[in-house]
Amino acid sequence: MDLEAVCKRSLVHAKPQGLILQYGTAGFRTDAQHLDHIMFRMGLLAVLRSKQTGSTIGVMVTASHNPEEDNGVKLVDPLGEMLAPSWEEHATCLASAEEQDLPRVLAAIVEKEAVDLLQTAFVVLGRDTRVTAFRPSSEKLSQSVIDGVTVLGGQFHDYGLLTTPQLHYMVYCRNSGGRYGLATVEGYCQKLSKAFIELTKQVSCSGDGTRSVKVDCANGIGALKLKEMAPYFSQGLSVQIFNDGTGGRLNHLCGADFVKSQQKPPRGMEMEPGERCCSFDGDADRIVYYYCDAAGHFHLIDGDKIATLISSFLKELLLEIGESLNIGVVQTAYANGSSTRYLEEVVKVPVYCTKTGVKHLHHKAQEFDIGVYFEANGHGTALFSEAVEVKIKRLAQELEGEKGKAARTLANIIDLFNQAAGDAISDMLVIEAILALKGLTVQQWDALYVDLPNRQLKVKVVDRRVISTTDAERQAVTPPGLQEAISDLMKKYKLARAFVRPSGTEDIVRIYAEANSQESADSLACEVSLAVFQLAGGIGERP
Ligand code: 16G
Ligand code: MG
Repeated sequence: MDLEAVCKRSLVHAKPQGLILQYGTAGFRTDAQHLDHIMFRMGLLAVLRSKQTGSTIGVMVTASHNPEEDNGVKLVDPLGEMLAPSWEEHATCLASAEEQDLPRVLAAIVEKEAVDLLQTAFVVLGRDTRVTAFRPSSEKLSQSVIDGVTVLGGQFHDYGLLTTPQLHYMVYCRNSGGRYGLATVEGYCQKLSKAFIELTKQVSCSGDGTRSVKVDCANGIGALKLKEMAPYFSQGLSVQIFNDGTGGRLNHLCGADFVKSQQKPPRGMEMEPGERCCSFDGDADRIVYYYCDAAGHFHLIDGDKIATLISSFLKELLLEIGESLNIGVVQTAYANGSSTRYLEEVVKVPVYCTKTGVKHLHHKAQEFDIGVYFEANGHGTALFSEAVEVKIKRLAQELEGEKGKAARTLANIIDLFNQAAGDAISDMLVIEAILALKGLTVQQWDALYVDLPNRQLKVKVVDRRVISTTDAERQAVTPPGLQEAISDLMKKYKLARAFVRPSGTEDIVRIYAEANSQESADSLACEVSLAVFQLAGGIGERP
């Protein structure tokens, strides 16, 4: 490790004195103009992680659903997963080190993680479409990552524009020795489209024979990549893209995060009653569906209902094949109470709750033969153990009749999921295939259960770290008295549930409440906010 060369190069990407940023739930994310040194240093860190694991590591430049002027970066581990927690800490240390401390911090990581510096390193990069007039864009920031990679002697491949889940997919493919697929955009498009066409080819369609869906791409990378892929599956599905980035700003009044949090359609979407519509977020790793009814009312179908559709379909297939595999559904505290009840009582699958953040759900889902995980905000996928995948693919060839058909359907569904990360394009194709196979309209899907009315609020406090939680964020441990106050307030309402947690991405405390009526959910959320304000040092306007 030529530390002298690293220090010299680092001066070109100098860290603003005193700037401390933390590797959060989804990497580093902030105003793009503060990120140049972070990018360079994440290039360095990716090389060390690659040397330590002897595998390809990914670096994605994106700030997902954040405003256009922000940017961000996250590292992708060998199996296409989020970076291991101990390395998140190294990322924070490295990003916070003043220039003169850089050699010491790098040497400490090498020693602590027993990095073999003689190993070769390989890093792959992807980036979203962020371009801003006077600030470093994703492209420029990617160059800074490459600078970090090469100064430590690492090799790299820059995929250029990719959705976040596509980059996760590439990393997984490269480290699976070809088992998972070809690590190219072409390979990705072909694998998913082939599975989708196989799944839908027996379904008789109305009209011109193809189904169609309207997609709001948040003016982001999803539009580009969906356009690129659409010809591959056009015989089974036609997509009409809105907010494709040619006329509006990234994530502005559109995208999955906007639609989910505002519970209204995105700007620019033309909705006819009963038509299926969906929204991706800015880097296409989240998806939510929606439609409007004949009276013009908007209906949101979020991650919980997507998980329900997917897990009940998988359960039915297993029954038909005659296999009793261990299937589990993973949610967070934000999952609507009705969805949890429906999954447990009607679908009869065990449901588990983890802390917010993809990595927690993903790891829990890996414990099952088949693990389906979704956050209510629309990030999720299904994971199949290697043994299950091999078994189902064998059964698909061996079995005949209805059992054989079900096994082949499941084998294609396995191929259609991006098992490295929640993927809006892949999830959309899975949903479209299931709806087609089951002959369900969007209204029928929505009618599986009725969401409990709910409300989310946020409160600003002096230091959000005074709030700590347990039981997958469902109970507050500190400050003293807060949980008692929340429990007392819940007793006032029917079917009530409420919790609070410090946000991992903003300097605020989040409040969630649900109850049997919107009025009750609203008052409960308001009263809990007030308790947080009073007991946790609220600042600004009283709720
Ligand atoms: C990040 C997480 C997402 C989580 C959200 C919570 C990843 C890739 N993304 O976007 O899973 O739901 O943060 O944000 O892990 P919050 O902590 O501000 O509520
Ligand atoms: Mg995202």
